[in-house]
Amino acid sequence: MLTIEERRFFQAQGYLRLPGWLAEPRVAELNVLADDELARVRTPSGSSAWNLLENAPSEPGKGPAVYRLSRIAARHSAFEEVAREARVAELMQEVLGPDAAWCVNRHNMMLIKAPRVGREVPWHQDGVNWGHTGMVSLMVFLEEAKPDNGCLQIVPGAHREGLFDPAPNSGNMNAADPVQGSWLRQAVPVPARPGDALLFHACTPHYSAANGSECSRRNLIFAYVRAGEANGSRSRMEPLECLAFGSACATRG
Ligand SMILES: O=C(O)CCC(=O)C(=O)O
Repeated sequence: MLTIEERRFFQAQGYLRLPGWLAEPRVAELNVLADDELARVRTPSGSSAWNLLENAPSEPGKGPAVYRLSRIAARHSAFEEVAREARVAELMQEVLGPDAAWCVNRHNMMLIKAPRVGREVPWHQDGVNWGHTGMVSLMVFLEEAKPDNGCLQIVPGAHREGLFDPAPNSGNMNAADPVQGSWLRQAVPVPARPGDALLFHACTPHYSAANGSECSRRNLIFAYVRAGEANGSRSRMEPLECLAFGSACATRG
């Protein structure tokens, strides 16, 4: 599925854009489901520890905007399908190897940067909190992401350095460190159209600015690992929970 050039690009740069990963009707269907879920979680009975809210509403008179819906795949089979359809299995087997598996309890979320209030995500490497350097993520864009609504920024090639020491008392990168600072100055924005996807390595530094614009930015994010390395996580988070591609559905919860 990937060309040799794409595979080499991913290995060298730590990320790969996959334009038009989802067709427009599928994106539209997922956005309708996302709208329903966002409306549901804003009702008193919809609140859950898996929903993270912003401090402010995106529109006057409304409740706080929703920032993150965790365990998104368990909320509708169409989201789970995005995480583990056959094309994803093939892609992950190409970049991770034949025992690539979906990791149900890392990322597995929809992130929403609501107009005017969507928060900043500081510079970090996912592998720091996950205690793992071999995982990769697939981000699938449901709305346009551009510099003024907080598109992702990444540092090409920095994943080859492995994990940097995070800033004191934080899981984020330490811009005051001269080596990390010099890498961060090489950051590039990664704008995306609805339906595009982005593959990125757990050691790839990434960041996204607050959304000061009038345009919402939504994406789904899932994480993958070699099943044989799933026990290699040295995280304080719960152990990695993996599902082989093609196995029965994830537990609904
Ligand atoms: O979607 C974003 O803006 C950033 C998400 C992210 O960095 C993460 O979940 O690790």
